[in-house]
Amino acid sequence: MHNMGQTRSVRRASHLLHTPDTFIRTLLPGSSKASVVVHVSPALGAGFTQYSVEFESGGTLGAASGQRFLYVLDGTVTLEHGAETYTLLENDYAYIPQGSEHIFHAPQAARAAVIEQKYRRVADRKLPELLIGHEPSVAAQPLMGDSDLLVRSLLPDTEAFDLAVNTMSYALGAALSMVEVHVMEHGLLMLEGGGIYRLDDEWYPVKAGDFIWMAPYCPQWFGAIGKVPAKYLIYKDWNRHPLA
Ligand code: UGY
Ligand code: MN
Repeated sequence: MHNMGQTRSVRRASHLLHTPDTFIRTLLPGSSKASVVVHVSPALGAGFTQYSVEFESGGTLGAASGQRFLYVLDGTVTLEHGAETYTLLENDYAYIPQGSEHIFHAPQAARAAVIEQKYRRVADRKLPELLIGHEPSVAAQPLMGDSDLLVRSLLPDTEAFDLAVNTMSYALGAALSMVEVHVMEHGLLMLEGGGIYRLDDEWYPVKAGDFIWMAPYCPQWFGAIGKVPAKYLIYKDWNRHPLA
């Protein structure tokens, strides 16, 4: 059934709203039985890439191009890294440093969000190491003192890491307290609920399953609407000098 050319997806110079009705699946080299929806990449002017991967039973995800962060959305994914095998369940995540050989397998159908970014090293500083985590176990911090808006920082906020990946949970009716305008880019995947996202000079209804890219300095604001709380996974480049 066609939809008469209508969609909520929008592409602007400062942002992209990518809704599931417009997703096109592709394959990545070295992967098998794994369909990928590339939401954003340098092709759009971004400094990172983010994609969703849908594994079939027995699927694998091949090599990364840069450091990699993988968050399990549904099912079970195993990570082989050196001599170790890690089993990742829903809401588990893994950070793999750039150049660190590894492979992801899915014993059954599974879905994951993946972020890759070239690492910007700071001379003489410690390099980041493999990290495995479970999102619900990460301590939640109220954003600017608002206990209705909780942030979980999934990666350590240290100079070794040049990216941040957080979840943000909005209670019913909660909203960002200000319109943000900042140098960092964002890749955002709506995990639960929905609301209104202001991007640049436009206001968009968004819901679970949608992806948003915000370019540097894209004015941004979100207010949760609906009967269930809203939650998103959000990436930003972080901890580096703007000229680095
Ligand atoms: O971390 C952030 O910049 C976050 N508060 N931005 C956002 O939610 N759009
Ligand atoms: Mn922001």
